Amino acid sequence: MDKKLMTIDLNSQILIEKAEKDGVETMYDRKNGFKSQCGFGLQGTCCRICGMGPCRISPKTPRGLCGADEHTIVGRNFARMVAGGTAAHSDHARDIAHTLALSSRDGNYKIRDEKKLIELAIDWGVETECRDIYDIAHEVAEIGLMEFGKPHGVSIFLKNAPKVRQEIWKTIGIEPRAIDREIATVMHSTHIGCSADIDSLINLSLRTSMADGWQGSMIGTRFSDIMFGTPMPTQTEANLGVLEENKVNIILHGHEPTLSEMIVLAADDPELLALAKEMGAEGINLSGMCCTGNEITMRHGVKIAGDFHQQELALVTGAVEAMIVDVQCIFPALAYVADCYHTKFITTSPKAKITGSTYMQFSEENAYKDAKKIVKEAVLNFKNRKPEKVLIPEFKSPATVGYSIDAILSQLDRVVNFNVDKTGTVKPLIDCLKSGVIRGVAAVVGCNNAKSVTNKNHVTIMKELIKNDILVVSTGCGAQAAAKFGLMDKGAKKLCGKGLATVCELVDIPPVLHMGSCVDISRIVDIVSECAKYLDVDMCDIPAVGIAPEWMSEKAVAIGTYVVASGIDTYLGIAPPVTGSKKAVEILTNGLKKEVGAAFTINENPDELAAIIIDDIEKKRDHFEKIITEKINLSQV
Ligand code: XCC
Ligand code: SF4
Repeated sequence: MDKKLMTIDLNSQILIEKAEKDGVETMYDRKNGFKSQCGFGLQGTCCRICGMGPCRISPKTPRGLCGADEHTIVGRNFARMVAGGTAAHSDHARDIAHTLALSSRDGNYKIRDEKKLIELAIDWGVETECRDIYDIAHEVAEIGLMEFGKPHGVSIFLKNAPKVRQEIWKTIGIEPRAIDREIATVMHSTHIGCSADIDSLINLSLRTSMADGWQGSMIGTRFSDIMFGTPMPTQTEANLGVLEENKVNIILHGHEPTLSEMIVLAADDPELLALAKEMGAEGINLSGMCCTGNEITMRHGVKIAGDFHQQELALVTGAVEAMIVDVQCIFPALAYVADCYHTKFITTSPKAKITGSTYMQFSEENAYKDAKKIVKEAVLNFKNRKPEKVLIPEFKSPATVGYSIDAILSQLDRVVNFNVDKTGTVKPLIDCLKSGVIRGVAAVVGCNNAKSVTNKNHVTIMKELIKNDILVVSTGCGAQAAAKFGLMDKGAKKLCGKGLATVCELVDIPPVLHMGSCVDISRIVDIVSECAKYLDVDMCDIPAVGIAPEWMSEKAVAIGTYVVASGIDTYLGIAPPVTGSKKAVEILTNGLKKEVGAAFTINENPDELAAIIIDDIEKKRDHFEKIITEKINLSQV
């Protein structure tokens, strides 16, 4: 396949061509190299769980050596994907919690959102009267840390869900206990000779995913807001055109804000700015990629260099002095690509060491000092740039980002209720939904996947939804696709249906709202839960859906699963490796509906998927309008 047809991003197309000329291999070459992928792997019917395997299921060999059938094998593989994803998000959250425990008035990590801390402290029964804010923070951090390994009880966050939802979780036994325990239980239950029952394996997957969504991710988002500030709308730009010819270009890639927040500070350090001048640069230009990019653009307006599929291409510009990474979604290939240019590929976490990179360990205890050292390395590298190898593609789009729940609600409230105290309730949002001006809300989230054309599913689906008056919220690399294609620009209201366009105009928002990194999908679950509680209905009654058009990571599998467990229908643009078991497919796409009120829908054609979603939202609306009317009638009796 022509490599340039594998992405719809024009900058990427230009750089794929440049990579070819420079003799640099990228993911797009490797994709062509893999003529076809293993059918057993694609369907989830290959088992490598014990040393007698791999066992592959086919009509001729319907059982593995131990007798496990396709349902058991698919179910175990699925559960392990969920556990992998939950581990990644939650371990990120754990580091944030440790950092909160380190926070101090004169240290590197401070409390920036006292209000949010106090609210959480009160919710968790922590004494707040007449206490130093840092003492409160440390006690809250300690409680958060206990969520990972507490011997008794279930997630501390479950009580925030609507009562009916809590009942469902209790009845089907998916209330997550300690986070680490859920992950360990899945690893144990999927060991050879344990669980061999598809219903039970999916039930276990649901409970573990709940430890991600209703525990780890919530700790990650809340503690990050407390320490680094709750995002508020801010202006930025997106795509590789944000790189600057005359400045030291540093790209931050990965996930945890503990590192990136310090780099943002260090990039402003007068000493380093002076050094940049000395090196002949006009300054330091910081930009972000993947979820780290989302974290720092949400809080500081740092420009977005690009998404998951652009990590190699960013280096192909020849204009990047350093790519600084921490954990998750980092191509090992960056080591080879960096070698072809002057770029320093700097790894910083003992959890993600990569052969061929420059390892400069970052520790929270010495955060600013470490960050300065890392930025200095980048600045010093400016002199090694080879101008003849530089090509910065021109495209970039303006975007307004920073839509935390707090930001969305306060903005809506100001317009609808002329409320200027900036608190806000969900009422205006619900009024928009009730009246039907907005037909529904769709969270379009997740990765890029080489199985589809990069960005195509995201952009096609988002455009279709907003055209049909469905408000889109986004996180992860999906948010970056939206930003790159101008959908997070307020001007994008011209692409909306009449209802949504009016709301965008009145409230002064873009039709696709950036809600953060993938850990921040907890914000989306929170707002659906708040709306349901306000109306005294269940989360599955709200016309809201989740969509992962180009998902690829285990984290995405965990997310999709907890979103469904929360009662929110979820649509996938890439088939997960479960199709080898008819029973698994039936449970995930239908059976769960009876249990949790939501299920998965899979369709790899983005136009078809968009049509299905719009149709389903309209059906959900009928039900929504009916119960709202019933409630109104009841209250009038
Ligand atoms: Fe990774 Fe989070 Fe996926 Fe992007 S969206 S490819 S997981 S960076 Ni989370
Ligand atoms: Fe084969 Fe069973 Fe071992 Fe899996 S657990 S590799 S199916 S023998």
